[in-house]
Amino acid sequence: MLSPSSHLAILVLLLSVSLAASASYDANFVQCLSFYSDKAAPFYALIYTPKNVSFSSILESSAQNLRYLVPSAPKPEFIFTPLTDSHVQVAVTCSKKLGIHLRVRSGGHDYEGLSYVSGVESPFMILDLSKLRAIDVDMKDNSAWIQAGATIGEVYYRIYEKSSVHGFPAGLCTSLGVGGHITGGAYGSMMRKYGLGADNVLDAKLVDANGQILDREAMGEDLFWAIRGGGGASFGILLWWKIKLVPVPETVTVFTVTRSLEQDATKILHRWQEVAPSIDEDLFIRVIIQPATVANKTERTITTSYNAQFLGGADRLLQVMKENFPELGLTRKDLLETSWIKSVLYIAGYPNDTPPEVLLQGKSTFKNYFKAKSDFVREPIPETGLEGLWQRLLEEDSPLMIWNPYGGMMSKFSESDIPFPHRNGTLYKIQYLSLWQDGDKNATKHIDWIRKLYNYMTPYVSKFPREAYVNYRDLDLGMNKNSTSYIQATSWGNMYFKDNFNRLVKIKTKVDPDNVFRHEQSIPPLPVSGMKLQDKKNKTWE
Ligand SMILES: Cc1cc2nc3c(=O)[nH]c(=O)nc-3n(C[C@H](O)[C@H](O)[C@H](O)COP(=O)(O)OP(=O)(O)OC[C@H]3O[C@@H](n4cnc5c(N)ncnc54)[C@H](O)[C@@H]3O)c2cc1C
Ligand SMILES: *[C@@H]1O[C@H](CO)[C@@H](O)[C@H](O)[C@H]1NC(C)=O
Ligand SMILES: *[C@@H]1O[C@H](CO)[C@@H](O)[C@H](O)[C@H]1NC(C)=O
Ligand SMILES: *[C@@H]1O[C@H](CO)[C@@H](O)[C@H](O)[C@H]1NC(C)=O
Ligand SMILES: *[C@@H]1O[C@H](CO)[C@@H](O)[C@H](O)[C@H]1NC(C)=O
Ligand SMILES: *[C@@H]1O[C@H](CO)[C@@H](O)[C@H](O)[C@H]1NC(C)=O
Ligand SMILES: CC(=O)N[C@H]1CO[C@H](CO)[C@@H](O)[C@@H]1O
Repeated sequence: MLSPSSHLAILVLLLSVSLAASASYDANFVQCLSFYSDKAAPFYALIYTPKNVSFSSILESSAQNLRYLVPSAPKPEFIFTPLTDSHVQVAVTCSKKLGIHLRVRSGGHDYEGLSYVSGVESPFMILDLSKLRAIDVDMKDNSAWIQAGATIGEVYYRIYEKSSVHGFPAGLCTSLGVGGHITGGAYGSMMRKYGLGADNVLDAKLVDANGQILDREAMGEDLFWAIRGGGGASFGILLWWKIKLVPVPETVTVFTVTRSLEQDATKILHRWQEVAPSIDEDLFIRVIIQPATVANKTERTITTSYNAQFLGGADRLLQVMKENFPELGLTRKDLLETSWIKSVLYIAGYPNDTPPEVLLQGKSTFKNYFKAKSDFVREPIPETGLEGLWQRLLEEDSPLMIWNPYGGMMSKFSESDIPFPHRNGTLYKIQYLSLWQDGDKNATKHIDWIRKLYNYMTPYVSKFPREAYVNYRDLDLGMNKNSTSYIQATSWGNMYFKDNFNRLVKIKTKVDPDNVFRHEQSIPPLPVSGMKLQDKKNKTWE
């Protein structure tokens, strides 16, 4: 790269000329990129404006929530798809120079579309990292360097390619981008044994607000702490993670058994609340709950599906279940012994016998219009509470809940080891979803339904603060039109991060005082520049 300062004057001149000629943002951006970059890269080939025939397919490629692709959702001036780390550096520099707001996208799974829609600022551009997806596994060191645009499924595949007895404990859904996923925690079926993805990070490379690349040593332990769970796009642009591989056995066992209300589902689930968080750490039993019609019934009932991964063989699993959770009535024919990589595919919902190579497609199987929320539960919910919940689920078209057990290794980290604070004392996490397919026509109805459900759950879930998972981004949290954005931020900040929020704000103030990296729920710097966001806060598009 050329030294930015030595050419500043020329650039200013250059830009003022082109701006005076009212060139478009993308043209100015390309000019700026070429200016700051050491070689005359063909930047035009990496830029998609709405006029380009490929614009929509690139915009939609990894976007998960169709709610944020409707025609009324704001669209970027252009999408830039860098090919190298230094392209990312110049993109940060040039977005600042041109005053165009930058959104960064890795896997596009943000629940509120924050990586591809800006509801608060325009114009904006998308920096799409999908072409930066290298993975370098080092078996001698039991580690891997993984690039932000890679999916977690590709990471699992590249580890499996080198070893059948290593894995990595992160998300269940294999199309998640490691750039956005690990910045918010990253839980999966091995969390009770090894903790989160973010608990297993050794080093990182990040582009900071000045366009510099920092590794762990250069960024220091405060910033390195903040990026492992403090949420995406607040502190910089993550380029690479260095992750620690974990051992997995040759034989892993999986099962899914479903119980409906007619099969004692309420009692069994009531029991699960105490068993699942304290059972053997090798065993992860999540519960997927939804209304469904079952054999010989016309009206819908509630089904609870126990979907599990056990790091060991069937015999030991049956023994563990017999001793701890006989109520589920698990039998040997419910079990499938397999390899770790195949258990990953199983939990992700691929049909049996899907070859692991499917992970290299890095494609997602889950695209919907949806709204979601999360809660953490610290005391078992009584059966009467569960029954009220069933009534509400039966009123909605296509609701879904996923209950995820904690305990084990999750309790052994302190609440402040990384910004992710939901540790000892948490029995499980609830994710609530409402899904729909008919566009934005009835969106309000579904969103109202989930908000009411969330109110109903208040007495049963964590309090002071009511906790929420930052990777299940929820823009409802802390929405009080009356208060300043900093106070609003305190509200969602405490829910996502508890006492760690204050430390995140201090680090943000130090590393990005001008709030270059920002979105609707980014960590605000203190205090004056934090207010800048507030002025723009109520410029919503819905
Ligand atoms: C179908 C589905 C299944 C999921 N399953 C799980 C699961 O099993 N476990 C779990 O923990 N979570 C899960 N999640 C949540 C997921 O972890 C978050 O949505 C995560 O933020 C996705 O990362 P991404 O890169 O795919 O998303 P993106 O939308 O690209 O990014 C998410 C956020 O991070 C920012 N960001 C993106 N890339 C970078 C970067 N390189 N540097 C800095 N900031 C960046 C974005 O601007 C945005 O704010 C799931 C989500 C979906 C939609
Ligand atoms: C669309 O954008 C791509 C990438 O920048 C470029 O290669 C292509 O020529 C563009 N096509 C049109 C019709 O503008
Ligand atoms: C449904 O009805 C059929 C025929 O009456 C019966 O054989 C079957 O056992 C019933 N299934 C359940 C789940 O009750
Ligand atoms: C978790 O908290 C409980 C109750 O406060 C305590 O008894 C236990 O030792 C804690 N576990 C760990 C691993 O810190
Ligand atoms: C908003 O602020 C005004 C003035 O401080 C106060 O009277 C009102 O009750 C507040 N409303 C809400 C919803 O907090
Ligand atoms: C925010 O909303 C208030 C009240 O609706 C309005 O007066 C104000 O102009 C809005 N600010 C912006 C920046 O849109
Ligand atoms: C189930 C439901 O509420 N459907 C509504 C969806 O929106 C259309 C058009 O607004 C209505 O006609 C349906 O009743």
